[in-house]
Amino acid sequence: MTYERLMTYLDDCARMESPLLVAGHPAPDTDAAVSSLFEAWRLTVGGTPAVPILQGKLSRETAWLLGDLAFPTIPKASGKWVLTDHHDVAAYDGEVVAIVDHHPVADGENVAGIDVCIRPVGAATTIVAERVKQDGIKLDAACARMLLGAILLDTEGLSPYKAKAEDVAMAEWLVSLSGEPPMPLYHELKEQLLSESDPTVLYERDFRAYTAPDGTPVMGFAILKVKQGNLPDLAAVRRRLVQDAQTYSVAVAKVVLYAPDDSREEMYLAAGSAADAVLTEVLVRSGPSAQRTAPDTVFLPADCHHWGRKRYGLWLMEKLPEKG
Ligand SMILES: [Mn+2]
Repeated sequence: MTYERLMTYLDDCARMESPLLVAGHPAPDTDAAVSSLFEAWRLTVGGTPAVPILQGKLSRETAWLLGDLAFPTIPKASGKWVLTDHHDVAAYDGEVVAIVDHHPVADGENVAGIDVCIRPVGAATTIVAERVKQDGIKLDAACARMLLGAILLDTEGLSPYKAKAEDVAMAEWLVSLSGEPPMPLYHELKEQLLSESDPTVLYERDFRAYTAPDGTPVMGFAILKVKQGNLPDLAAVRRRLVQDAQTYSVAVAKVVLYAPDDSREEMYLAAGSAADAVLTEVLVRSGPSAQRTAPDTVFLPADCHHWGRKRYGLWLMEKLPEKG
């Protein structure tokens, strides 16, 4: 796989006859975009025509990583799907035939009859890159760098909290092929990511919907990562929360403010009937220096406990009411 061949492949996509459609999730982060791109290409190289489908806009850092590459525009995206970095099977018209993901299957999700590869690694791209390696496909430096960048972003620079042994091993292999020292690449990607200031882009970039087992919406939870001093327009964020609270019992936005030394402050904003329950949970979990700075806002200075969304999901989903 070379960068030039990738360009040619992407040009050819529009002319393929009934290819498999390989899609990352609708708020495409780098892992979603790169995993779908390389899985589609890998399938095609292996004799199964497939095209990558980008749902949504390329994020700033992903666009930076991919350079001149453009995802193909496929006019009517229906047919057989392969899902990477998510497995929201019910959201697709047509048949989902395969899943490559690192998010666990939740109770009540039905993936029967689908070729499922879900493993608890730090990035879906790690699984795709392993498949490329197993297929004996050679990667040039530019392609290895794209895969490496996606793994670095999804594991927060191979952080021990996010990266598994498989991610670390794959990153080492990709570093050897790309000649790219991983930490400078990660910091440049992070710099690109934190430079975004559009509140809508920030809100939608890392949004997760939590539902009851029967699919009833319970909580919408966005994480907005920015540089300290680069606070997004909070009025716009609040408007969006109020809008989402029409769908969910509570809509939550966590704004993470990164300092140059990588320490961080956080703000939790919430709207909806269960907003108070969420903000109280955040106050209790974060330690004594957490403060309620407005009726809808909790501020966490750098010395607080900063729990991830996954933990809050586990804690909150047991107590929050469904949207009724
Ligand atoms: Mn991912």
